[in-house]
Amino acid sequence: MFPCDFAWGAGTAAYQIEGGWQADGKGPSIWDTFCHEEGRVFGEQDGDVACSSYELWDKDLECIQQLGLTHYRLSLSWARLLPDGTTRHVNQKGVQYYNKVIDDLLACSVSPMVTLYHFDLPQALQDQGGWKSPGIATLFDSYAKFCFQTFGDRVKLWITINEPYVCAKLGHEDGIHAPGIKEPGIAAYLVGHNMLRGHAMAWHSYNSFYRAKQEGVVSLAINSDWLEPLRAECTEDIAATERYLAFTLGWFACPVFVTGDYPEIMRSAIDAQTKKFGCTGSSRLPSFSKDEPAILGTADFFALNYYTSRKVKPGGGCGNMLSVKGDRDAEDVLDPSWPVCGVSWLAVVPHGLRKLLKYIKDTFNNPAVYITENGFSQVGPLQIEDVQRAEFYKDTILEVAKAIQEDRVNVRGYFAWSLLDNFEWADGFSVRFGLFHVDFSDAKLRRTMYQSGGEYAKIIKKYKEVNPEEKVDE
Ligand code: GBH
Repeated sequence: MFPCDFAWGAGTAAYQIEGGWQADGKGPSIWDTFCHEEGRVFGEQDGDVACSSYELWDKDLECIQQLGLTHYRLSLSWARLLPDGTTRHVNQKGVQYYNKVIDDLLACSVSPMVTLYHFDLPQALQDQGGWKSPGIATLFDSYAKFCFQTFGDRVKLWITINEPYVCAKLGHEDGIHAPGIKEPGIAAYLVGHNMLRGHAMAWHSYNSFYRAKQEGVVSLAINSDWLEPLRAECTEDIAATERYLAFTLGWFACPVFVTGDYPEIMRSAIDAQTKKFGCTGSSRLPSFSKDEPAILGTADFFALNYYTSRKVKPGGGCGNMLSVKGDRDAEDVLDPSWPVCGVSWLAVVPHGLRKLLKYIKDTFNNPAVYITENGFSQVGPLQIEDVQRAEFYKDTILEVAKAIQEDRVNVRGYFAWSLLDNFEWADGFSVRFGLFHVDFSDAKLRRTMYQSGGEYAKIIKKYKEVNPEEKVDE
């Protein structure tokens, strides 16, 4: 039921695991800055050390092998490679580190999937305006070209930007992620726009200068919940659900996969709100320039991060202020029948993934899909015998199988989030997504496989045996 070359993976991100925040010439990133400010992160924690994967990569590789993964998704720290964010100065120690990671993976027959940007902008670029400034797109493109040039002989699966929605909304509207900016109703649209521009430039660079020789594929990872109207027959709830989808999945997927522009209903909702508030001037949602590389068609596959599901009804704006939530005029609620375990936002709804996959097939022209993140956390007291999480992986992967077999969705791979317990952004180390437990009180940061890790290893082994990859003589 899973194709023989199906990617069985797990993922991590540089800031969440590497530590070594000042090691060997690395420049600071916005997450270094953010965590070192008071009151930003749970328990004043930070990623200065995290899982120390910069030192302990060998241990991570052992974990990867114990799981029997065919693929490993990691992200590169922009500021480790280019300390001031520009190619004027390359940190060779950073290049060496990632070269070793990539070479070691390949030596173990594990294919790397590499994310260029997972939330950690070099602070030097933030100081020049960060993602709000239009110039960031070309700087990102230069960084991307540097990475294609340096690692692309061995890396064939690229993600430019992870979850532009989260960077835009949590980082620049809510201010709960770095850089901690709270400019509701304005900054998120600007940031999302520049991320799309940067992504598109990088895709065109790959397409023009590297694809022929390197033969890889490039996409951006889009996060979305599965959404359903609260009352299935209620037209207001149905319309609110459509708006909600347009303001999350559609915001980034519609320009790239369907029209080259934002969803109609997103722009009209934003402009109607602007008018209602008596504001004039140009739209808060920027427009794509015809003089720049086109956005449409800049993804070779669909990269989906799915965690949970929601029911939707109208509402959610806060009366006297423009905001993304107000523009969206759609509020999410939990279905009481969905168990919430671990972190508060994560209702466990494996069948939501199947529905979302079908929706993506139908809406975005049947693309090849990689599920680039999916997982379920626990909060203390931690259990190594995490029975519920083991069940979760079993149930979820069954839903993926149904999506492939019954709905004919072209799913090419599944990446569990995450290989290790790690620095869970604003939640610090209090929320654990790992397939391996990490003992953060132990100087050696010992990794121990959870039962859920064992379950995932069993699943991978089973499907590899039913459907062994044919060996091709080269
Ligand atoms: C992913 O984002 C990240 O890519 C990954 O780095 C992270 O470790 C993983 O999730 C687990 O969280 O406003 O507090 O109600 C997932 C998408 C979007 C999920 C924002 C949580 C709202 C949290 N996230 N969402 S809150």
